[in-house]
Amino acid sequence: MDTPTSERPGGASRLDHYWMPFTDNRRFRREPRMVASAHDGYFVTADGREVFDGMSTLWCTNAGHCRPLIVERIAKQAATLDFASSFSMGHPAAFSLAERIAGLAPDGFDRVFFTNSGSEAVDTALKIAVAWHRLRGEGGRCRFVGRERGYHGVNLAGLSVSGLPTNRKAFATALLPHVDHLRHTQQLERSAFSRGQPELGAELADELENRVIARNDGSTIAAVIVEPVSGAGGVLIPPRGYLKRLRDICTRHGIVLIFDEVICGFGRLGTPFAAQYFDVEPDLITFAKAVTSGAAPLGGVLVRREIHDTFMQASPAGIEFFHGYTYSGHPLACAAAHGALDTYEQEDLFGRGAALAQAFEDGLHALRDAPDVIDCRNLGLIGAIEFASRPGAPGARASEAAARAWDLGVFVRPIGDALAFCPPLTTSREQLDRMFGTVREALKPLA
Ligand code: PXG
Repeated sequence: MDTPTSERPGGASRLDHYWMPFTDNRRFRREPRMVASAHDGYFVTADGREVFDGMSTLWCTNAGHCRPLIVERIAKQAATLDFASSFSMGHPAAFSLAERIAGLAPDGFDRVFFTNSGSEAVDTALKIAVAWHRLRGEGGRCRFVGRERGYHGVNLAGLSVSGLPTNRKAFATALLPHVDHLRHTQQLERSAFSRGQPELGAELADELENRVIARNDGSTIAAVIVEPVSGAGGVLIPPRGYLKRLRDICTRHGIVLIFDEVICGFGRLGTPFAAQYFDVEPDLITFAKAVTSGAAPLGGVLVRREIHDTFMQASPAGIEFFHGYTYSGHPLACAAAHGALDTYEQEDLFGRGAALAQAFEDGLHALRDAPDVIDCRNLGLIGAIEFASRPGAPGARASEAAARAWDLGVFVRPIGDALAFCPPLTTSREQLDRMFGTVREALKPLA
């Protein structure tokens, strides 16, 4: 097997050329972690070990890896029509996929704009909101509202509404003006070890009206964007009633509400979208990741019919929305998504995920007596445990635990002092028990 090593005879380093994203590159070159292949719920490392993918890789592979229907669809599409752009021409897989995704979405969300990633989906949604207001004669709506600890990708608009200081810091001078952030919803002192949604905290949503709108006037705000369950910020579960309150406030002030469902979409909570799980309807829904079960890059925005119709009716003749990506609706990505949706459907994976949620909750909360654990939180098949920070070394406990879990055969993701879990919807009870058992083992040597 062609296993790259950090050093080659002659001194040339084969790991030097690839500048890896969101990675400690210098450390990786010293201690490379190479994955050679994957199947179902497992990675196979370059040295032949199977590692259970307890994070669906990066919140993506809801159907597991290398699933046959997805592989077949991609191969067939590649041999039939590898690429056709969606700029003033089309190909059937994009139209049929849009129809299928609309069929899974809440009623009324029946228009789909495709992108290649979640970051692009977020920027697209923000642009749809601004352009829509302008078409309706409300071009003064220039503000966006995000939330602390929110993650909405890395492009400049999405980053501006994101609330992760480490991601923003280096680019603070280049971010959009006119952006406000709501407080995040984690309240460890009131809600630690909540099973499912915390009972307390719906009133945190009122800050949108009492502070942000009071200060700027609702008529200046184009959109509010939140993750229904925030993922990369450490898995924060919304308090009961919180999202509904946000919805009501946005409605009162004519503000577009965007649910960023890049992680929640496609079954993570047991329903196709979180909007259905929480029974709260936003105006736009962004998706990516699990739409293809991670097998090809694809994202998009689900748009309410009325919003889309305004573009068709109120725009002058010609292109209605000056926006799109060369690879929007790429045939191979659409084929991968069809294969993923076939797999979800044929194996009833959203239902299986929902059925596994209680065992996931029980397994996760059983870790509460492990050393230094100060919270366990979960919803559907997403969850996290959080450690007290080691004095002087925030984040160290989670990253050490994750490294040890990897060595013991389970991939989970450290996020600050939290350890995140997001297993594939195909996970069996036995695999779930093994995942938590291995993590328990990994927590033992923590200082
Ligand atoms: N929105 C949400 C809610 C996301 O989780 C994006 C947008 C951006 O998607 P792309 O496809 O552009 O990466 C994401 C991505 C982490 C981590 O540390 C999470 C993501 C990306 C990278 C790291 O958990 N989520």
